[in-house]
Amino acid sequence: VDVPDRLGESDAEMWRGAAAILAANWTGSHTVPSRTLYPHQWSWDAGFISVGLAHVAPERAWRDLRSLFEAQWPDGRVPHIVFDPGVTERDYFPGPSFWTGNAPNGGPPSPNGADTASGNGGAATGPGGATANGNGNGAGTASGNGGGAASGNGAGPVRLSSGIVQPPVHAVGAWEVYRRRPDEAATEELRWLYPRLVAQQEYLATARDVGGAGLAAIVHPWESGLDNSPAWDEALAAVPAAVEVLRRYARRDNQVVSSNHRPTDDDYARYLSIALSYRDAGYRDADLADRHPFLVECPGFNALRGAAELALARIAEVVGADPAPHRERAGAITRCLAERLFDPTTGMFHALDVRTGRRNQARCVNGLLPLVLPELPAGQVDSLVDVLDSARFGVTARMPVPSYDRCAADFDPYRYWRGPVWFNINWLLRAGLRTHGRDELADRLRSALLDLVRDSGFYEYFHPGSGAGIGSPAFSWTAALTLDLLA
Ligand code: 9WN
Repeated sequence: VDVPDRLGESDAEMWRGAAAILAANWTGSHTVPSRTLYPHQWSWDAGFISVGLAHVAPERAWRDLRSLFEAQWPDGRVPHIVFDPGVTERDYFPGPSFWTGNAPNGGPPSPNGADTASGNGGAATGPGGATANGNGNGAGTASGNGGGAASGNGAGPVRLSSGIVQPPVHAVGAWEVYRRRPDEAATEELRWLYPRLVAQQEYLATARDVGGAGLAAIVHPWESGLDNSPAWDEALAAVPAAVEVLRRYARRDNQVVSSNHRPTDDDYARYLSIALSYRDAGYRDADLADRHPFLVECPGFNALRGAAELALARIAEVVGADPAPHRERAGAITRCLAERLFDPTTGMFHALDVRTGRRNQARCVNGLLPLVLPELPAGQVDSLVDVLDSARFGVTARMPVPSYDRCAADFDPYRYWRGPVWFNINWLLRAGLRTHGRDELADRLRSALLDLVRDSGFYEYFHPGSGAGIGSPAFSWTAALTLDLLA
């Protein structure tokens, strides 16, 4: 690995450590988030990982993004997981048989582990086998059950996937990779990606505008990337828990890390019932408002849609397309967010439940992410910065921003998105602070992030008091974004 000359010994060591993790998590076609917990390709992870690979292996960054977009559905959606056919069902739950509904009787995969994506699980069998169902919504599969495979714009191999999405951070990633090495090969990659990134945005702007106000609704907490955030508690409480379904499967995550550090079984039973509702309706988005149990407008997800449009404007200039519509769309998303999800009493943004029209009152870190939008009204920027620098979320000498309000009664320093510090979110917040010229706070955040990794390692998340690492110890986006902070 080439280590930048100007790094001191401790930073150089971190650089090498981060690069080694990305190399170890590389499969030959994509990077897994973690060898132990997440053995497939994840959508928004791929975006963050590309930002880091840009510094050490740009050709891998492009390949990673290609692998993901080869699994894009004909309707434009980019699945949140692209399954690796070489990994067995037992290595991650819920795996391909759950998403495609092809396990025997809709139940768990066979105990002998034969149900791999390429095996007898009823999954797509090869190119041409999996086609869209003809009505353009991309929900069809080889066996016509509305499961999660699609043929990726007719190009590339068929990849099995889930049918839900994650925040669209890929245009930002692609732009970062390009601007670090803007050669002819990189321009070619952008030419390939651009129409696909545009289709991804189109899907979110149309099929997912369930509330009709210009914001995309997520149909599952997993789509936010902040799975068990308190932001979803109210909406989730109204969803029936599929206790029986959960019982028939074995959760894998709890066997790898302590169950106190993960979502609860009750959360999982509701996650499954929402996913089944979507799956059994063929992953269609028509009439979601009439039938789907979970529909929420997330401020983080929508802020990242806006950031994606701004990255697309830059990419458009390189590939000879018109950047203006992208800038306009970013402006429109910003205005919708500012009008619909900002709460002046808390001074931050909150998720809105489309089914009830209610804004959730919990102060969660996704409510700070609109800071990444350059056209956010100045008053809202000031207010977000105040919250970010307050006792609730404050970047202390050593600690970056937690995932949830430290002062909340149910703040939980161990449980996943209900308290711990996450690297990707902090990287985005730092970018947002810089966008608005808050360089001093941005620098403090950068130092706190680097100190955390220096002391604790490249963990998936961190205890917001002690800084101890939690979850997977060799986590790709933590490594990737460390490289970017050091560069
Ligand atoms: C479900 C892979 C993903 C991240 C998410 C994180 C976690 C999955 C899980 O891991 O979610 O998608 O099994 O818990 O919450 O943000 O993309 O790293």
